[in-house]
Amino acid sequence: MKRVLITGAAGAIGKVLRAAYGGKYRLRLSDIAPLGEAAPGEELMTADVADLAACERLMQGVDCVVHLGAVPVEDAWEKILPANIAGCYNVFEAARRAGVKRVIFASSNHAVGFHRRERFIDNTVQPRPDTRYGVSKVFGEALGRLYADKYGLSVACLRIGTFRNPDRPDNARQLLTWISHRDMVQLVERCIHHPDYHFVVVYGVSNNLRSRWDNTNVKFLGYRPQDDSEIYAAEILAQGKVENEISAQFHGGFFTPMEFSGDTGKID
Ligand code: 15L
Repeated sequence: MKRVLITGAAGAIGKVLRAAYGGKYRLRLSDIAPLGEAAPGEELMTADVADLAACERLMQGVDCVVHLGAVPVEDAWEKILPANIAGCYNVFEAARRAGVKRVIFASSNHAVGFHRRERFIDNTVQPRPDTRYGVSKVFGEALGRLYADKYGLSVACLRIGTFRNPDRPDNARQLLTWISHRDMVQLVERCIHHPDYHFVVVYGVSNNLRSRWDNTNVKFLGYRPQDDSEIYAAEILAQGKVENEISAQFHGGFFTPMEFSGDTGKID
């Protein structure tokens, strides 16, 4: 049985993976927040990813890391820098030092948030972050590429859309971006089990009719999402809520108008 380390295991995605993977993997769960009681087969380790030595302790005997631990939304640089930039470096570097073979990095759609929504995008588009948070995800993807090419780690970057609790989309944009709990569980599982990939970027999105993200290039992973937000579309659209004028133009949605003082006409 593989030993899988999940950082940020007390967060929304971490909790769902923890519940789904008990019995499938030896789970080492880590967070700065409380993780509750250890179930059989679980090891709990409190650690701050901003601390390299703590990350090194987490990695001992691990086959695969699922790195979720980060500030999950836009925030002040003083918060993004230690948690998402230094923290991400520490996780990759500690994994390398410990000889861990694979890192699955929770990136985000906000790494490419300023691409125009009318454009269907795949995993070859240029980075186009919409926030400091998005920049941290571009950084993590670049780090993943470095650690794959230079040090031979196998790396998957998941550009996650909208993962929610309760497990359903809540507004018009989420009809495009929603990923259900079971699809997220399947995606991470495929990335853990696939026998051989070097570096891959995949959109973490359900099989939504309205999705604008194209995973054709990563079909080999075997990720076959089961859910489609369309079953919620009539109810959500009937609410008649109008999306913010800037938000509606870009993949990153509501992150794009934050602090915005640019010119949307120049964002091609
Ligand atoms: C993300 O990356 C965030 O972690 C999450 O809070 C959502 O805002 C999501 O993106 C989204 O784009 O809906």
